[in-house]
Amino acid sequence: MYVIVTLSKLPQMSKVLREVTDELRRMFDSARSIVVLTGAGVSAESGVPTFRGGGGSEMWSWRGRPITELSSAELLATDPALVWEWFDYRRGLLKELTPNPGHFALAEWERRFESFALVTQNIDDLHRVAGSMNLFELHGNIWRARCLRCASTFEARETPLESAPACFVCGGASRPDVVLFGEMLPEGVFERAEEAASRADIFFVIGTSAVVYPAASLPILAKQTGAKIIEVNPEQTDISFLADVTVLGLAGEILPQFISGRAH
Ligand code: BV8
Ligand code: ZN
Repeated sequence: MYVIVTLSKLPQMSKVLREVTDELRRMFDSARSIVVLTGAGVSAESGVPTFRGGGGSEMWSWRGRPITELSSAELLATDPALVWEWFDYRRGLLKELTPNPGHFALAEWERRFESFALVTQNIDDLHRVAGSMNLFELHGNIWRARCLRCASTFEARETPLESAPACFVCGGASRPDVVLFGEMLPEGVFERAEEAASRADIFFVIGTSAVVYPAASLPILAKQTGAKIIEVNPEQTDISFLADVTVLGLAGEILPQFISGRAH
């Protein structure tokens, strides 16, 4: 039995760089529409722990339980107080942390392109603090709560929490306004992110192991609709085979290199 593999079916060999070359900067400068997907890696230099180490192994565990159990719809159904404790523990880690040069570079990119969208899997709010405006939070935001009775969402920044924040509208019990494993993404956010990805000239994949779906399907869609895929990560990931260019490095060091005094 012969397997016929036509050249076009072979994954395009991605160019692996260690810094932003003039050629790559020219590609960046000539783009009209840029979409960026970020993951936990873009916040690593701010001190936010990532979820998975090399090869996707689970890094996070708390009280001996893995994140996929702690951040799950099942645990919310059986022990909502523990889910709040788990998220409030992370809020405690996050509250002093600030954006790093990678976050600020992305906010600057947005100011320089006629069409720019930042799609993040992160719930740490650091992109917004750094000034990013056209931001799609696929997995919610750790500083927001959502009422279990009337579904109102509201800011809840106090940490440590004595108890779950009460809804400011109806006084009902609340949950973190975060997408847990096994839950649908917020209505419309993913569809708008897909729409932006399908129009991108360049789709950046920055600081994500690309193992969580449906977020990880966005670069695949972007590639299918003609975007150049540029990955920025200190290591190869599940999506590297798709990348036209992989820049092996830290977001805080690589992203500022793209800005070369490009006219506003
Ligand atoms: C859904 C909020 C539909 C909570 C998160 C089996 C196969 C495939 C899929 C599934 C499956 N079983 C279940 C699923 C679906 C599941 C999923 O994808 N699971 C994975 C684990 C296999 N997805 C879902 O459940 C989603 N919903 O599918 O709904 C549905 C629903 C109901 C019924 C039918 C269908 C919901 C997913 C959202 C879950 N919530 N976060 C919380 O934070 O606790 S996901 C969580 O993982 C975070 O948001 C995180 O962002 C995300 C992805 O991780 P990464 O961001 O990539 O982080 P990671 O640590 O993995 O990687 C960091 C990378 O950075 C590394 O590559 C590292 O090298 C790099 N790095 C490190 N330092 C730097 C750096 N890069 C640059 N610079 C640096 N300095
Ligand atoms: Zn309410």
